[in-house]
Amino acid sequence: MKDLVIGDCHFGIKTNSIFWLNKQIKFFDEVVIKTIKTENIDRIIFLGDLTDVRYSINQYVGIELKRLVNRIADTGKRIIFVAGNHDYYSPIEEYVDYNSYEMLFGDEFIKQHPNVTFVTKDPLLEDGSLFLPWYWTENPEHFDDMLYRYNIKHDVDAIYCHADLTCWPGPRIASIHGKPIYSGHIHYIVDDPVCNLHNVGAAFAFTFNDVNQDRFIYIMEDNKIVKKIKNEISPKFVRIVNKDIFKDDDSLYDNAYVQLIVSSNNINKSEYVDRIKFLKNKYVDSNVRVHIIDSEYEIDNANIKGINSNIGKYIEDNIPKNLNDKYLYIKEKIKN
Ligand SMILES: [Mn+2]
Repeated sequence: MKDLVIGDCHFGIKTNSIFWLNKQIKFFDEVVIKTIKTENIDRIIFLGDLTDVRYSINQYVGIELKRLVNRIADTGKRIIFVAGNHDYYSPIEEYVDYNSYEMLFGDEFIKQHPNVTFVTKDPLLEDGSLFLPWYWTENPEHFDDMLYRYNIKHDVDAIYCHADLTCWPGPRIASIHGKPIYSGHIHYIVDDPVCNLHNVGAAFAFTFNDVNQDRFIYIMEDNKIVKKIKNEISPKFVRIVNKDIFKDDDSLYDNAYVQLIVSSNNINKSEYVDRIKFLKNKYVDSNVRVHIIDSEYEIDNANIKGINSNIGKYIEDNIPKNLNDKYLYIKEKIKN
């Protein structure tokens, strides 16, 4: 069995940005659909979060996404969508059917494309692969029910789901009997070869949380990754720190959002000022932004400690005065 495994896509990201939608569709048309054909793939497995907001899909994004899924379905291959929390999730049982797959595709689509399955409410066991929607991994009772329903040791070769595998407690991992688990949800790649847990990462970089990281889709044979295909179509996020801004490397700036991080004791040096002007002029299409940081920030592997973690304080500092009491009240309530 040869599979193509695709992580989070979040169609509709950036408040339904058409620029991003077009990049995503281009990636699918030029890379994904081409790969399905040239590599003779049997199954295409989506690991959840196909859409960004499950309860409200922009009409244009929805139509384009449906057309795209039609084109993938027209390859005639087996296609399985595992529901992620952005597609389908409700802790309240009555609302469980409200989901983006139902909203976008519905019964008519399923009838037209018997090769496509949306795994939403219940798990699916097929050809030794167990597909678990987010709803089943997130809820311990559902997870235990799943263990009761399926004989993992004998009937399951691999699990495909949408969960943060780094949070799975030891007994839960033991209950899987070392079978490989491939999951979406976490947008960066986390590989635990000892426990055979693999968060494959999103198919796209979305924000500066994904800075300086490549994104991939995966060809698998018999539930093992045999080839990684890099996404070079959608924009990447690049952070370049202090003296590294003097490196000449067009590939860093090409198709990228770029942060030049310069510490306060460098920013007034003439060579830095000249270089920043030069880079902003040379790469006008690259969205080059300069960020000045206090020199005492710890910079480790292009991650700046202290810059991304103070969002709570930022919100608190910017709450309008008349809402401050209400804010503090709710904050206390959440804490307790
Ligand atoms: Mn996601």
